[in-house]
Amino acid sequence: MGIKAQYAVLILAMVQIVDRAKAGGCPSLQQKFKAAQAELERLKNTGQCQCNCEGLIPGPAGAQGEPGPAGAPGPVGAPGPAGAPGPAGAQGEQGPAGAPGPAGAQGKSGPAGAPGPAGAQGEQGPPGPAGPPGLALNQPMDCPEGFTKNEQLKSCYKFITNTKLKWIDALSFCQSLQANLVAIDTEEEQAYLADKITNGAKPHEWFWTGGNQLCGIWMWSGGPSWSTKSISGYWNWNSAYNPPQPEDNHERCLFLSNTFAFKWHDGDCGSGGNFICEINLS
Ligand SMILES: [Ca+2]
Ligand SMILES: [Ca+2]
Repeated sequence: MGIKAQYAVLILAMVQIVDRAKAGGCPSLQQKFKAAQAELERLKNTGQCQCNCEGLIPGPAGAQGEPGPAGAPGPVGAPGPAGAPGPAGAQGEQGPAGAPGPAGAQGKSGPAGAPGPAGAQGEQGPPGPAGPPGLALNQPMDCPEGFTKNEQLKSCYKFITNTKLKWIDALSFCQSLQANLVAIDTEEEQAYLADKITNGAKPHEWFWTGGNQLCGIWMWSGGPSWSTKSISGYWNWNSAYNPPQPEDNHERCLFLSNTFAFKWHDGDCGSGGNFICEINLS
């Protein structure tokens, strides 16, 4: 093969490699990555959920102001003045027979000066400023119109079935009603919700709850009625399902469905669904 032909083959091989790189070796992974980027961007743009969860978690109560620093000690007293020199020795007496008298003794030095007075104690520093106030939660004494009261659970509930919203939009909707997306705190609350869905609101459809893993761990989202809290104590995941729930994948929001006997499943937060708002009564 001549040198020109070898060169042409090499150029052709490079072009093919570049084309393959442009096309991407793994289209499904690329698509997933792009979808994940787009979802993250959307959540950031809502101003409600970022992976640092600003807006989902109310700010903590302000810390108490710290005490002011102790006053500085007073200055050390100045040393006393040096002692005055002693008096000059007396003149020697005149010696007998005209002998000269002895020379006068030298005067002694004066005593050391007394130490100066101690400096005054420094004043105490002013107290630190008060911390900012914590976020006050608005907990009404009774349920607003459109909510159903449960005396035992001390909560109000609203089942939204006339519009299907993505999880983040369902959260916003509940918050606009001074409510939160529901948090299932006990077995009694779970049973109540299952009963209400079965015997009323759309028994064959599924409902978003406030459970989500948008910030790394499973939490009940916060809002006007309570602060975001981790899902602990009561759990009802469908661990016997195949695959066991929750899955360690892109599904990060918790829904209830009659299909799974209301055992908890995680689903894609971007799906539109019914949802349940809750207000805790004080
Ligand atoms: Ca609850
Ligand atoms: Ca799932």
